[in-house]
Amino acid sequence: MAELVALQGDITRQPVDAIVNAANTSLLGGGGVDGAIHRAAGPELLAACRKLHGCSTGDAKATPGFQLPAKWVFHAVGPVWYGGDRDEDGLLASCYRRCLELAREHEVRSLAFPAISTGVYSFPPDRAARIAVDTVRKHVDHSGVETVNFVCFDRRTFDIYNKLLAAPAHPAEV
Ligand code: AR6
Repeated sequence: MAELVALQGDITRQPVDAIVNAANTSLLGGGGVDGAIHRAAGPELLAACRKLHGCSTGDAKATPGFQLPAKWVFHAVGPVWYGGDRDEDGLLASCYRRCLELAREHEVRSLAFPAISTGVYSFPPDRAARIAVDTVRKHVDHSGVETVNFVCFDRRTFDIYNKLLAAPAHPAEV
C-alpha cells in the first residue's frame, strides 16, 4: 500500500517525480496554483502546454517540469462547482484517477496533488478532499506510485486531509 501524506506548503517546491496542476481547459495558464507552477517552471512550460491543444474537464495531460524540482507536471482540469448536479463529484474523481494513470505511464513513484477545484472553481473543500482521498486509495495500488503528497496551501485544508487520512480506508471491513 502506498503512503498517503498531507503537507502544508507550496507544491512548486515539492521534490517529487510529478506534481499535479489545477489547470483549465485551455492549459495556457491562469491564477492560483496554475500561475505559481508556470512561474516556477519557466516559459518552456507554456510552450509545451500549447502543443497539447487543451484538455477536457476530468482529464489530465503531462508535460516535463522544466525548472521545477519535479520531473513531470500532470495538468488536470477539475470541474467548476455549480452546486453538485453537474457531475462535479465524478469529474473531480476522474482527475485523480487520470493522474494515477499518467503516473503509471511515466513510471512515477512519488506524486504531489493540490486540492483541485477548491480555489477559483469553488468546490467545497471537505467534499473535494474526501473524493481525492477515496479515489487515490482506490486506484493507487495499480499505479506503481509509492508516495502521494496532498499539498495543502492553507491550514484549514491541511486539517481536513489529516482527519481523512487518519481514518481507516474501509471502517466497515476492519
Ligand atoms: N501550492 C499548493 N496549493 C496551492 C498553491 C500552491 N502554490 N496556490 C494555490 N493553491 P486554484 P482551481 C491551492 O484556484 O480551484 C486557475 O486560474 C488553493 O489554495 O489554484 O482548480 C486555473 O488556470 C486551492 O486550495 O485551482 C483555472 O482557471 C487549490 O490550490 C482555475 O484557477 C486550488 O485552487 C482552477 O481553479
